[in-house]
Amino acid sequence: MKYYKEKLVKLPAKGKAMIITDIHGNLEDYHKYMEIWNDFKNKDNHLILTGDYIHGFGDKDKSVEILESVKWSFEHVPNFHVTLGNHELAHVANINVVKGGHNQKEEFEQLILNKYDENCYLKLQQYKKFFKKLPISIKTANGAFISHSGPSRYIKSSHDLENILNDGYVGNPILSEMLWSRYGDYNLQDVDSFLEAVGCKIYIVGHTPVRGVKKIGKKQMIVSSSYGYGPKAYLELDLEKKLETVDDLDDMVRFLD
Ligand SMILES: [Mn+2]
Repeated sequence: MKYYKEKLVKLPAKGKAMIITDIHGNLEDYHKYMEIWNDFKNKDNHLILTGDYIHGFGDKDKSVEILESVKWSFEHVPNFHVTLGNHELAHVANINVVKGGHNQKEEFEQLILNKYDENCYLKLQQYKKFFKKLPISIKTANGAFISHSGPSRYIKSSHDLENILNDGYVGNPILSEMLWSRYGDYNLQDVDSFLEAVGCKIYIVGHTPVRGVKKIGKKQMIVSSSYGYGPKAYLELDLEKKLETVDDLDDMVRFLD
């Protein structure tokens, strides 16, 4: 079984990486992405799921089914990478996440209870253990940095990212900023400083719902693969192409039918 000790994963300059963000319990979209991945995968190609695949709304919330599949693939499928999102962190750090009057942490626990009955406690423990295995971020040899959100203004080097869990999951301001910060919490200068500190050129995130993709200055791109406004986008990142600005990603953006 694969077990990530490292919290910063590094990908070599070979092949491509399919980057998918914020599924939020939408099983239909998840299946579509997995079909694309099944055609796309080979020994050099990667899949990166940047967190927040759980926590949807109402009857359409298939968080548990998606999580079971993500967990299985992470543990068994080569090159299937998953980073931690703030909605997964909520269960590890015992933080309530409330959206539109819904306590999504409690609703997820209810879904587990409905599905697994007396085994629900065991299942929740398994899921928390799985979330704790996940890396926080990924950097590619050609200079792309990928995480759920961020950057954190506290990060001064790659070393800081490798050791981001030294202060644990609870009350860790660096981890919080890497998983919660939106543009406005940080500015363009913070993005530049962060990228210089970690030796990367561009920064790819999800977390904030946008219309497909949105560029933040010249160095950051937000991608909404399912939970967003309008078109659902993902990236087919070329790991061998030279990257300088997010404009270099223009012809790597793909849309879900
Ligand atoms: Mn998020």
